[in-house]
Order: sequence, then structure tokens, then C-alpha cells
Amino acid sequence: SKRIPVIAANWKMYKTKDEALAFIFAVNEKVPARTEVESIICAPSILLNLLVKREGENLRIGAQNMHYLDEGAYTGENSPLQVKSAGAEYILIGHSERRSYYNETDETVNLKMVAAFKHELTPILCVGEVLSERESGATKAVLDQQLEKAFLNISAEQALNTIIAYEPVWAIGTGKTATPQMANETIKDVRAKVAALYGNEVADGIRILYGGSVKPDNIKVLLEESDIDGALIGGAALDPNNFLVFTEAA
Ligand code: G2H
Repeated sequence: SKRIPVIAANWKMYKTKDEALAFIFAVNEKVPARTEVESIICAPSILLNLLVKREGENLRIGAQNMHYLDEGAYTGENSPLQVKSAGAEYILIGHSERRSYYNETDETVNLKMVAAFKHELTPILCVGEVLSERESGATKAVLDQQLEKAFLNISAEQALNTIIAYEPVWAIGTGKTATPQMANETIKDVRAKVAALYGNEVADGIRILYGGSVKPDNIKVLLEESDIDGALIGGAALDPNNFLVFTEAA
């Protein structure tokens, strides 16, 4: 396909400074060319500057969250300006853990989408349904709603530059796994919704990733699917050798 695949590691709340340095030294020279795969590490904010200073030319750094305002009295938060000035190029928005533990809503997700483009950060927009929604047949409606709201006031050009990560929340830490076929069918629905919002050109160009228990032994079958353009990987991408397995599979 003409879409350049994306491998994005989500480090979540893992790694000290020394562990982050050891990781980046281990992978830097070995990450495939950026023309072949877009390789990204979404790191804790406190490590962003450190990683940006040492990133190799084929590796890029993203943050996992930010506030939507440029500045203000919000103790403990990081602003888009701060994320940008640390040198990060990507921003995860709306990860299911933010939605379930930190009151992230479709409205704050949208505000962060707008803020990301204002500061020229590339958003990795996370969407996904919970188990009860999957079981009641509401998946498509839930995703449509998440996408509609996330893309409010976002132009077609900006939409094309968004990376979407589809993460079925029920496949995270439950022992239930989405089959590659199931993930692909849902990602096709996501792409169809993008087409409905922005037309076929944007839908054909936008990268849509799968996330949720991606491992070295299932990455290949996932990427073989027609509409899965890469992966957002948590636990399994903490290990540098695994990270290289993922980038080489893409
Ligand atoms: C889902 C995913 C990446 P993991 O949260 O965001 O994590 O690969 O550990 O399931």
C-alpha cells in the first residue's frame, strides 16, 4: 500500500532515565529507514528532552498526553507548548487509560486535537470500544461517535496528517484478543467513517494502527491485513530487541 506504516511504542509509566538511555542506544542505529516505516516512541514527558537529544535520524519521539491550553495554573500538567519545546513531534490523544482513569472525554480529546495542530504536533488519536459495547453490537456507533467528536473543527489536510490507533479496550489485559480479521474489519469501519467525514482521498491516505496486546509473534499477521497500517504497542515494545522486531516487520 502507499501508506507508510507506523510502529509506535507507548512506554506508559515505565523506564527511568538510565533505562530510557539504554533503550535508545540499543535501537538507534538499527531502526529501519523512515521512508520504510515511521518509528515512534511515546515516552513519559519527563524523558522527552533526554530522548529527543539522542534520537537517531529514523526514530521520532512523542508524548503520551498534554493539556489543551498553552499555559495556565494546572499543577502537574504539561502544555502543548512544553511538549513542542521539548522537541517531541507526536502526541498520543485519548488513550483508553486516559479515558478511563483521568476523565478524558470526547470533548477534551477534540480540544487536544485542535491544540496539537496549532503547535504542529502529529496526533495519534486513540479510539476503541469497551467489552459491553462490543457485546451489544454498539462498536460501530461508539467509534463513529468518538471519531465525529475528535475531528470537530479539524480540516481535511489535518485529518490526513492524523494517525488513528484503534484499540479495542476489551482486548487490553483481559485475555480476550481481537483476531487480525476482526481488527481489520473494525479498522475498515473506521476508515469508512473518515471517508464519510472527509472523502475518499483522506480515507485512503490516513494511517490507522491496531493496538492491544501486540506481540512479536502476532505483529506479522496483523500487518498482513489490508487496512492495518501499523501498531501502537505497550508492554511488548519496552524491550529494545522486540521494538526492532516490530519495526522490521512493518
Ligand atoms: C494498549 C496497548 C498500547 P499493550 O494499551 O497502548 O498496550 O500493547 O500493552 O496492550
